Amino acid sequence: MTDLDALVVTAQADFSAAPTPAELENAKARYLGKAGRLTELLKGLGALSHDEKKTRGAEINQAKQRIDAALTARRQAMADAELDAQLRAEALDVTLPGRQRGIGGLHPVSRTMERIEAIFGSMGFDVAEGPEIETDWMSFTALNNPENHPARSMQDTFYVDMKDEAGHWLNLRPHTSPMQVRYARAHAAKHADLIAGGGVMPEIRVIAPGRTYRIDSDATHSPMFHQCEGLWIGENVSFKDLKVVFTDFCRKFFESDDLQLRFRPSFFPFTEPSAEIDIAFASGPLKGQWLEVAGSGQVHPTVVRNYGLDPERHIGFAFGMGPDRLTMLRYGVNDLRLFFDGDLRFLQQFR
Ligand code: 2NM
Repeated sequence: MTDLDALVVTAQADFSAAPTPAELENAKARYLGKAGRLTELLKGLGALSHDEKKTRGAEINQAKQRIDAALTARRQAMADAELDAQLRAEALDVTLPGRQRGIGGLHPVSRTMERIEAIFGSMGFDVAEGPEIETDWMSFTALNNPENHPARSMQDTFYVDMKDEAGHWLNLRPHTSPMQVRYARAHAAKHADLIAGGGVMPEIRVIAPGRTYRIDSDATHSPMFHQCEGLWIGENVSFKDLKVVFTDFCRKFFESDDLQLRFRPSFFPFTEPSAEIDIAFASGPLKGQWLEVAGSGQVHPTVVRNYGLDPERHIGFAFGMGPDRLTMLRYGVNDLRLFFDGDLRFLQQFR
C-alpha cells in the first residue's frame, strides 16, 4: 500500500468515526484544511523535479478526489440518517381510528319514563314532579300509614339528619305518593270556592314519576329506584275505570294488544280495596307467565280527606308501578343493578 492509499484509508475511517456533522467537518480540516495532511503533501511538490512533480501531483490529486468522495458520502449518510430520525419521530399512523365525539343517548329507564308519560299523557294525565326529600307527614301520615307501620322504620326508610322549618324530621321519599298528595292538595285548594259552592271540581288526573329510596339492595332491588304512581279522582271514577286505563296502558307500553291483565286482591294502607296488577303476554319468551307490574286500589277515605277533599263526594283510584322493572321486562334485562352501575358497554346498547 502506498503512503497515499494509507492516507485515504485513514481519512475514510476518520470520517466514518465522526459522530456528528461538526466533528466530520473537523476531520475534513485534518486532511483538506490549510494545514491538512493532504494540503501539506501538495505544498511539498515544489521541491520536486518537473517529471516527479507531474506523477506525484497526479497521484495526490487522485487521493484528494477519493477523500472528497468519502467526505461527500459521509455527509450524505449523516443527512439521510437525520431525516430518517426526524420522519420516524413525526410518524403519523393514518390507520389509527380517529377520536370521535361520543354520541349520547337516553338511559333505558328514562326511555321507559318517557313512554309512560306519553301514554298517560294521551289519556289526559298531567305529569307532576317534586321533592325527593319529604316530611314524615307527606311520606307516611297523609297516606294512612299507622304510627307504628314498619315502612316508617329506620330499617326500611332513609332518614335525613335534619328537620324542616316546622321541626319535622325529613326522609328520602320511599314512593312518589307524596307528590300526588301535594298535587291533589293544590288542586283542592285551587277549586275550594267552586267545591264549597256545590260545583263539580275538574277531575284530578295525574302521574308522579321519579326517583324513590328504600333500604334494600339485591339483583332486583336498588336503594335508589324509580316509581311512577297514578291518581284519578273525581265524583264518578270507579275501579272499572282503573281496569280500562291500566289495561290500555299495558297494551300500549308493551305493544301487545292481546296482553292479559289480572287484578289480585291485596292490601295497602292508602287504598281500600287494593289489588296487585299482574300481566301475561300472549306470545314471546314470557308467554303465559303472570308477572306483577303494579299495585293499585281505590284511594282510602282518610287519604282523600288529607287531599283536602270530601271522601263522600270525591272518589277514585291510585296505582303505582316500577319503571325499572318495566324496563327489565321490556328489554329482557335480569339484573336491576346494570341500570345504575353506569357501565357504558351495557348502556350503549340502548342508544
Ligand atoms: C301503589 C299501589 C297502590 C298509591 C296510592 C296513592 C295515594 F296517594 F292515592 F294514596 N298514590 N299511589 C298507590 C296505590 C301506590 O304502589 C305500589
